[in-house]
Amino acid sequence: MKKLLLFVTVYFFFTNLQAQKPVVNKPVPSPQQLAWQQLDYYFFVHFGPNTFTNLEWGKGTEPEDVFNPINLDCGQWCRVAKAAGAKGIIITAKHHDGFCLWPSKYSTHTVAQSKWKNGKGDVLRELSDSCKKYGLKMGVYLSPWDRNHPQYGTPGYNDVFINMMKEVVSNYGPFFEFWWDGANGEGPNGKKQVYDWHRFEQTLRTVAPNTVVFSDIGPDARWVGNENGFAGDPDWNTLDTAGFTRGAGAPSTDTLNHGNINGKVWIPAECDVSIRPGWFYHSEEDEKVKTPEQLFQLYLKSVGRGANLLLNVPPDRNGLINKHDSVALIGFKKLRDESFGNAITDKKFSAASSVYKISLNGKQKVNCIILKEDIATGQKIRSFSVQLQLNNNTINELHGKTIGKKRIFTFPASVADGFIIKIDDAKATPLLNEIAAYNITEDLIENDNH
Ligand code: FUL
Repeated sequence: MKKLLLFVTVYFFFTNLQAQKPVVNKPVPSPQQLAWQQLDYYFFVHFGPNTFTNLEWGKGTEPEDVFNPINLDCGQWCRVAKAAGAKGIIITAKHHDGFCLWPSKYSTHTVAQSKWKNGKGDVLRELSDSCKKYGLKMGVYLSPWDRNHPQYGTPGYNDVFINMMKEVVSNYGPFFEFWWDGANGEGPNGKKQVYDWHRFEQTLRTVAPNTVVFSDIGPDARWVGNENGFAGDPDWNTLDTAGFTRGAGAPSTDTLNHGNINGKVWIPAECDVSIRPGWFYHSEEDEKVKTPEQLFQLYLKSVGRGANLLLNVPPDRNGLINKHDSVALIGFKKLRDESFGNAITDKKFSAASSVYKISLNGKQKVNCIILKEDIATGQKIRSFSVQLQLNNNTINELHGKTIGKKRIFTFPASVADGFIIKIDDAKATPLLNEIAAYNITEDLIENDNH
């Protein structure tokens, strides 16, 4: 009899454990994607001849000597990135004008042909060394569109692009991300290039298997469909790519913005946006740098919707991040620290459930709840509600859509002594790894401009 009782107890103990474990709902992220999604926010650096010619799209005919950043200091970029809480830097190693910020063997339009440091300068070397020194991750943007290269528009250019990718990976990698820009136009000979994307992808998978590859449609990270820095609500990490191509043949910007609810492939969104109106530095835009409050809104609408934020901070003609930008970035960091530095409650969970009840320590003013879904087992939650409680009564009920790796859910403040998170609709019973609540400055809650 005793034995039977023991057996029954052990049986129920284990089946209960089983029931609490979140089921796997495919597709799921690769380990590289999962690690990349935890980075949340990092810098984009647009730098090159355009910085000196005041253009956004260089023609490819600019003399190499226009590039002359006499006080270049990549260490300063890194110190600003660190102070601003960014996790890495992605640099435009080659923009559409074809100018290479490293002395490439496969082009004659590079730093080596410029008079900067008598042709001995190498921006990628300096950035790679500085990122290592400051503990930042490095990524590279390499534009397939090249308005300078004589082979552009011929099959030979695909080899040039492949050789350049290999060159930067082996000399300056490893990279956390590789960025393929979707913009494409005419080359110097008026021809359009037919890109060999299949070989490009195979090359990176071989020489940089741990690097997350970005383009309009992945393979690892997708464009969010706008350059204003906001992800959709809902924001699905899943996308259907069959039948679509990069550039003009990509899915609609609305689809890229929201993802596909039942998408077959895990391709989370990255929100690229500039701190200034342009991607490159123009002194006349110094007064148009986004304010800390505007950057905070962008953060809520990108990271706060489960996407990554790629914030462009373009160095000026001295090769330094300008004071206007660094001041705004430090202000932005301060707002995040003040908002999320002191949680009213912060609870971790390991069991899947459709209802999470949180009690607060007495009555508290709440206007922000951060929810983290266990995306390692797939993105499951379609909609949820928050019921704010006071003396066991629901005093306010709010509704949200997807959660993903992180949802920063803000609302007009209520005084509550607890709240319930109810999963209203999900693909399978989900696990929320973490639930935290905050009282942030009321002016900072998400405005509904987007
Ligand atoms: C676009 C480019 O054409 C812009 O110049 C910029 O680099 C932006 C991030 O991507 O496609």
